[in-house]
Amino acid sequence: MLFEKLRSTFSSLVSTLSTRELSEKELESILNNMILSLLECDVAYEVAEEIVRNLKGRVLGKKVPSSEMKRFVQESLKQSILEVFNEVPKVNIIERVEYKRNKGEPFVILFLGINGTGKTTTLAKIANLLKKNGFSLIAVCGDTHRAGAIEQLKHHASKLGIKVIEQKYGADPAAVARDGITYAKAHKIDVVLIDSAGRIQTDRNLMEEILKVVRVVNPDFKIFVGDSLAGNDAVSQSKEFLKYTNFDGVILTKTDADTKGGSAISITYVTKKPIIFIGNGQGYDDLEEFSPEKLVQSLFSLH
Ligand SMILES: Nc1nc2c(ncn2[C@@H]2O[C@H](COP(=O)(O)OP(=O)(O)O)[C@@H](O)[C@H]2O)c(=O)[nH]1
Ligand SMILES: [Mg+2]
Repeated sequence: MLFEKLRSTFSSLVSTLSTRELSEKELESILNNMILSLLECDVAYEVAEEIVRNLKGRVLGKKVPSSEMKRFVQESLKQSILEVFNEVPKVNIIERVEYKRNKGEPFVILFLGINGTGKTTTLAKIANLLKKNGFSLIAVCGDTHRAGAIEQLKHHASKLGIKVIEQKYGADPAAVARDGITYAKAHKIDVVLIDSAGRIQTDRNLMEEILKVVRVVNPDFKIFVGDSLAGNDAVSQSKEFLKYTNFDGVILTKTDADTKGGSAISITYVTKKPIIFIGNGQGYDDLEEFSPEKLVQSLFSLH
């Protein structure tokens, strides 16, 4: 079941904390165990510590009638988690695109991340969404490395009825991206979606390559595409990509298969960038606006 692990961690914590009045020492030990359980759910260490510290501050020394205790602990925990998301500004991508269209300029979105996280699929999902909102678009094949990448993007684009700007394999992605923007300006296209090759965050050459794309085209919005199943590794990826590219937002994919549920909290905490959408399937419509409230709600809903 979705987020089963994190959900059962929270549920057992709420029961333990609400059975009787606890001394500070007892509370301390329960909360320390809580950190371990959170780690198992892909919540990064620094984040788990922060949530637990926040929770402790909320429950310690509070005189709450025992009948109210369970609800109180649950609410405190919810608030501790929501606080992670509240520190981050919300972004409405449709409004941003509209703003740029009103100025007569194309809105340029660059998709980044490591291999196989869902960048190309997510680009297609965003194309689908923007098209439904009445925007004209083109896609740029900035993955000139992986065999089949150009064909894959063209396959999606032809299904969605979108033009693709491409060069040959081995071409400089920054040059292809520049072609895309020139085309969009000449043809009054509203949005340019730039796909990019997957790159391991520790590969300096490839990180320099994406930095070059960023410098050359100066995208309006850079999206880090992270795989929720990658757990804590997605957290280190996001940190490293942020350092290089200072991306603007995150899309977390494959949440339909995520049983742990901690990635969204961790990535938000370490990057302080908003998760704009989550991917929850392989179809073009399997893209959902991310809502912290909804996430927290689902983490505390009954089985
Ligand atoms: N279940 C599921 N699969 C996804 C999702 N997003 C992408 N995928 C799949 O992940 C695989 C890799 O996607 P792709 O877009 O090629 O990744 P890229 O290498 O980052 O461009 C494909 O099989 C996609 O269908 C998602 O939200 N849910
Ligand atoms: Mg790809």
